[in-house]
Amino acid sequence: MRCRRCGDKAEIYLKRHNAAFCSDCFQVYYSEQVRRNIRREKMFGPKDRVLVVVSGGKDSMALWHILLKEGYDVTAMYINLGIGDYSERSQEVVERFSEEHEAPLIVKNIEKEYGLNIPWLAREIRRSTCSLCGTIKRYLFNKVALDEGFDVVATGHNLDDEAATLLGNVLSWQEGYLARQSPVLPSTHPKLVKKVKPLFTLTERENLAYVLFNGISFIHEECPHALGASSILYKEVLNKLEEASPGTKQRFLTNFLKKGRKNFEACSETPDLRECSICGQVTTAEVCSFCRLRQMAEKKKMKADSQPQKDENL
Ligand code: Q46
Ligand code: ZN
Repeated sequence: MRCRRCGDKAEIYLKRHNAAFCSDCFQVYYSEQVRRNIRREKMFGPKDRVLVVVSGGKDSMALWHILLKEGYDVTAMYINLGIGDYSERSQEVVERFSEEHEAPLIVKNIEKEYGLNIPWLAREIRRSTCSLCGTIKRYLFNKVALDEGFDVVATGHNLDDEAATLLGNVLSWQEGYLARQSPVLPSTHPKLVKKVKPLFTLTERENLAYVLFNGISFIHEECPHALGASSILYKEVLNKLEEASPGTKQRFLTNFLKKGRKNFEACSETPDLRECSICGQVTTAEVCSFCRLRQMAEKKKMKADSQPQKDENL
């Protein structure tokens, strides 16, 4: 098979575009997609300071690399969530990339800096690990962006992620979520930073090809808590549909964004936002969910410390 642009030997075939590319021309295609997404969706401009959320996985590493290559003012942020070896190995990956590319990186460790240990907390307060993780990540990305003067937070969500989220929301008719699903989440409060997804039209496979063609290291395994997530099942279903009818995922998402979403606009409630009485971050309650988590963790620790140690000889 020959490359569609230059006629050289092709290294990747994109069924949904019925196009094959050599590695150089694939990168031209990839860069054009990212540039078009940023421009069309008015995500950010050359003067904006962009905080890129990185996990060490292929998607966020691809995003970090392409935004640096495109000359944007980019700083990456990694949160060590204390999820065993997975967190340690992914931190090593992002730190190595930062050193090799002389790219600024902010690292936060939730246990060391905030006394939060997600697996312990999930057991103690009987809440799912992913729900705790989501609360902590959303809070810290916004807080760091705000404190450090960033204009926008960019994440590596890809076409597969966005189509799976859309399918999940459609299956349970989550009208409020459908109204808000977008590659750009504008700021709705002076203390909420705009969030964008520049890779929303690129698939997991295309991001994988991008990192492999560029020799970028990434952590191959998924977070152990992703196993069994419904999003994985939705991705499998969508992959089957894509196999039978190439382009399904993209049509599903882009047609929803163009035509479907407006039907849910009326379902989008504007919550009453205020500032957390403890930390000052934006919340809908008196105390934000992050500060409530910290309070719960403190209480649980104090209780555990005050209980007499069991005599192991009894
Ligand atoms: S939410 Fe859950 Fe992910 Fe957090 S605990 Fe892992 S799988 S990392 S996107
Ligand atoms: Zn707070």
